[in-house]
Amino acid sequence: MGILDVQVIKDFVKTCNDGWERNWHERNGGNLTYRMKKEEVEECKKYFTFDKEWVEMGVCAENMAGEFFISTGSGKYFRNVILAPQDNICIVEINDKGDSYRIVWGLEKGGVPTSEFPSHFMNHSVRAKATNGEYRVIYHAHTPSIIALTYVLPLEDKVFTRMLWQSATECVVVFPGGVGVVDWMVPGKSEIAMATSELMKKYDVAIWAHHGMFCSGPDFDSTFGLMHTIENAAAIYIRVLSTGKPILQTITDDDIRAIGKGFGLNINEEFLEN
Ligand code: 2HA
Ligand code: ZN
Repeated sequence: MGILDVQVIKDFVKTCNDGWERNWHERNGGNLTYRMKKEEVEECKKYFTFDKEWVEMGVCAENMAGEFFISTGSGKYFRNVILAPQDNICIVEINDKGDSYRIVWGLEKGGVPTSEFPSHFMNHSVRAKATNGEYRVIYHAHTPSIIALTYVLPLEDKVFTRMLWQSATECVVVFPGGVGVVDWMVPGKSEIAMATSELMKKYDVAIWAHHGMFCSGPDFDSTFGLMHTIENAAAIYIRVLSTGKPILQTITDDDIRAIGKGFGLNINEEFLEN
């Protein structure tokens, strides 16, 4: 029994591979982080070493002080995670100020956590605060259909949310709060981290124009499922557009309200019209 047999590590690796198999992770595209539960840290602790340098992140979140995260490695390929997890992912500890990390396990051939770690970290902070600590996963993927639509639709939360809700009946059930959209920005920097985490105060999802998506959730399955649901809905919308035919009928706002009633959802009314 080694650390790779611990359930949370197996679940992390599986999620990376599921994303690879969906074609969302060309080359080193995308990244995944998970905020570990206390008991999971305990299970893994005997494999940790505490001799690496602290690294400043350029962002700070006091409520993340002392937390441990599993993270994909910067420049590492999702394709390779399942083949050699110890070389492509890592576990980091956050210091007691909440502004630096150090690697305690993994990336055995060298490396650092994902280049988007500042974004992930700030999103974890915001989502944990908003959900009383329930949310633990942040997942970034290069989802082709959503990316394609950021070239042809206005980059507005309402436009993207309505397009998705109308493209597949289950969408409003999966994300009744809607989605946010970030204008094109340089990836990997604290500016895009702050802009994304502002949206994450309201939504489980942020779409990055011409780049991809960020999803958050309490566990791997629901976070991956959220990404999958949105990407499939976007693909449906593109297929509808590509028929070249006028849209004769759609899921109306009253239909969406009816789903809300039927499923007892707290639908974001901002995005509905009369
Ligand atoms: O990890 O996806 O946004 C590479 C990226 C950066
Ligand atoms: Zn990316």
